[in-house]
Amino acid sequence: MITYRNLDTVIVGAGFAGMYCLHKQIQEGFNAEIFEKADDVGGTWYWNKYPGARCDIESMDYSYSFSDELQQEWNWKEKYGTQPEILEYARFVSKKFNLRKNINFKTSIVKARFINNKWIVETDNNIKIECHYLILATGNLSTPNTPNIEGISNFKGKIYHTGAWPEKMPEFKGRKVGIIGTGSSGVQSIPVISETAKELLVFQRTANFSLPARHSKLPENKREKYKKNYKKYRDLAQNSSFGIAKYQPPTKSAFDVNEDERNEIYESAWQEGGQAMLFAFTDLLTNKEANETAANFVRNKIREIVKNKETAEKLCPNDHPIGTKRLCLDSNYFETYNKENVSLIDISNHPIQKITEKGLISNDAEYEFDDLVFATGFDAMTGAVKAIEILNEENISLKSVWSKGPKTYLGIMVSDFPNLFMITGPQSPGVKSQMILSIEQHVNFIHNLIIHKKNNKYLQVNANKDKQDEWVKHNNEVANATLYPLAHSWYNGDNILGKTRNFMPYVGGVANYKNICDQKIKNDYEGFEFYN
Ligand code: FAD
Ligand code: N01
Repeated sequence: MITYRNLDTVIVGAGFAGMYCLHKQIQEGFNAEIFEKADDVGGTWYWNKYPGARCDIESMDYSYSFSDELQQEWNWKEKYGTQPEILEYARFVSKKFNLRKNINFKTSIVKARFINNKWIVETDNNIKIECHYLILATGNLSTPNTPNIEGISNFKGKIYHTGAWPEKMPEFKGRKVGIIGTGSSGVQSIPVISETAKELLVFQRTANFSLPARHSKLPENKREKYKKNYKKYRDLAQNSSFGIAKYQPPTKSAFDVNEDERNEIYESAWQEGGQAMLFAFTDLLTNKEANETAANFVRNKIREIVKNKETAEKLCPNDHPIGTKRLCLDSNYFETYNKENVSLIDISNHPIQKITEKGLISNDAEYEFDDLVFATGFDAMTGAVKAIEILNEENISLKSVWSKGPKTYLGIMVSDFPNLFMITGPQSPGVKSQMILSIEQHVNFIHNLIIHKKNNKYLQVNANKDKQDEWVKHNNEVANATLYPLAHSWYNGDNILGKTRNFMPYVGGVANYKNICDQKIKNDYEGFEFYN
């Protein structure tokens, strides 16, 4: 039996984007609800419960800024929040702002159709909701990708994916574990799994750059000092390229200093930990030679850390400029390969042929293990949106419109899909920033559009097609002026078989992007069309 509901706004997803969006909607008096497939809030931090999962942006930055009361009340314990700590924070927020009563857990949105100025939204448990606004807070990294390797169903042991980790932590003690993938999830989980597993086999297709996080507890005095100056730090963050106060735009080229000075700067960034190295010089992400100076510095560090020379060389990335894939931050990642119970298996020239009952075949050899972990990432940026059948008034699906890659206006709307909004969609800087900052900026922008529409009694807001094309073109031009497109990465869909190559994030920087958005509003909502 179908249940029919009427709402002003349906929000899909109860991660940080969905929760803040719901809060804004409720404050404004809209009848809004979230529909979330999980049984709790948190999004990323609900699903990624793998060993070692934590933020790689410092907790004082990776948090909401919209409520000073919240940021004064919450006390981060760790420099980089752990997954449990961030999930606890998300739950705290949901309770503090009384959001849970407006969240439908264990409910997936499967279909939405725009008819007569309304979205008719369908869930997987027979609810049909008629609403004015449909807001996709479905996440950029929320659709785990398990490669379709032959024989996977034959494996007799347990299979895990870092992006859909079970609630109860598996026991790896005394077991032989195989792990596929050395992106951020692999880099974080490998050292921790190696602490208990009897043996750990790491299957590496591509070596990855990783910098030390230099994680520690967050001293109370540091936290309190930050809290006292929160406004200053949040403003600095908004005016930066990456959305983090301490990473302000560099002023010198890598070649404005001599080799010794340059290496000293890299050394101090390496000792400091975090992403500082990438912000050392202006041209690291635009000039190959400049980039190579940083890449080489990191390769030499890997060679210093990893005792076995052959293993060290295999761990040295050579196929992409440093920083053009999401840079990993680690705690003892390279050191882990000095452990007796850890082996690196280079599969760069030998794709995994098949999974067997007892392990997998690559390099024409069978590797046996008890449990298999996929740290193989996500169908990023478009996966969760395309999983919903979204049809416009002409019955054209968003999936078909995006078949050769996503096209959006500012990463917020798609032309011909009125009253449909995305939070940190493709062609916005979300994934290239401290994401909570980008989420807040998008939610505020969308809110502004909705209020403008409501106040003027318009029935629809839509993105102008020409303005959308201009924005997509601009996005590509900005990316093509950098080294980013040189890497095979999820930024351009390379990690998903059959996905058309498109560079998806906006890499013009958070501050530039915000200025562009603010200017659109000042220019009478340039690029947005309102209809009665
Ligand atoms: P999500 O948190 O992904 O939430 C989306 C929600 O939508 C999910 O709960 C999902 O279940 C739900 N959903 C999707 N489709 C449907 C549907 N059809 N029906 C119902 N529900 C649906 N960013 C940083 O800035 N710094 C970091 O250090 C950082 N670390 C990360 C670590 C990991 C392991 C991962 C995977 C990502 C990390 N990110 C980080 C990015 C992170 O995704 C964002 O910071 C942020 O949490 C995204 O919030 P969100 O609400 O947009 O999306
Ligand atoms: O995924 P990834 P991830 N056979 O796509 C390999 C965020 N995040 O989950 O490079 C063999 O980066 C693949 O190999 P290759 C962050 O934004 C943040 O690790 O394609 N290997 C790669 O090594 C991040 O960027 C944190 O050759 C296969 C790995 O799997 C994003 O999420 C922590 C394969 C996938 O790497 C995604 O990170 C975690 C196959 N068939 C995640 N298919 C923080 O620290 C894939 N691979 C904040």
